[in-house]
Amino acid sequence: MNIAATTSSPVDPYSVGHYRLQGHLTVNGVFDTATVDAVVADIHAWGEQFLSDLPPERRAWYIDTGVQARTVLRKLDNPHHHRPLVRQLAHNPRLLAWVHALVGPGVSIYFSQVFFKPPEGGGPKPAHQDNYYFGPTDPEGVVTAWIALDDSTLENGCLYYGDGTHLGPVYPHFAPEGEPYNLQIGAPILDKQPMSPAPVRKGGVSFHHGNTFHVSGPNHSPHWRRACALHFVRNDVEFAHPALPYDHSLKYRVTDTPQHQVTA
Ligand SMILES: O=C(O)CCC(=O)C(=O)O
Repeated sequence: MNIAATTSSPVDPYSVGHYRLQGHLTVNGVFDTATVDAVVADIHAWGEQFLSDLPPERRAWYIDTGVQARTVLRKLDNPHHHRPLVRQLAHNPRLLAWVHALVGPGVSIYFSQVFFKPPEGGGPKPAHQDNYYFGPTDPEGVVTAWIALDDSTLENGCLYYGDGTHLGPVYPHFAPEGEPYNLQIGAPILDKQPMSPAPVRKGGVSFHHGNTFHVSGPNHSPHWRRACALHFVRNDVEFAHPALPYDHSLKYRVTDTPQHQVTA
């Protein structure tokens, strides 16, 4: 059971303790509906443009092949860089209070993603650990804020987490034939790990530690399951050994490190 699912701002020690033990935390009521609706309209406008400019060799990575009836995007990268409205989400004081409580004050976004998971077939995301993708200098300094842009439910493909997996190592991942970007944890490790669902209400945020196993199933419902994942790092953290070619110049400083914490 997701015991912290009804938590709302402001930060409380019980919820931070839940994150330390389980490696994830669900906080509902961070963003209001009007803010989320504006972001949804904006990312769809961006998505239409992106799709019309998408060269054939990049289609396999961005198009959701689970949806047969129409051509629809699976994801978009780095909305924090391309869309001012998403940057505004990152500066929300309620969101930042949680991010600071989880990784410390002074944070940047290193990478971000929109996940569309469209109705009637939006595809699954295989189980993985963000820190395998990112290869950070400090695994404890990475937290993903997964912002629900719709109610995210068991039916439409909410995230599932491996409770406590952030306390273990980052495991080797493999990529299926022809999908070099689709890195995932292999069955021998995954089969031993139960995964707990983490439904979130629209405007809520599901936080996860960079080492936490997570996965999402397909969307067979008639409803969208859109989300915007902001991958926060403490300012001193770099992606030193990334598994994919991230553009390090897009690291965006959201809050400054307090002077007393800066070390030479
Ligand atoms: O939204 C999903 O299905 C996957 C999300 C994810 O992998 C992430 O936020 O790191």
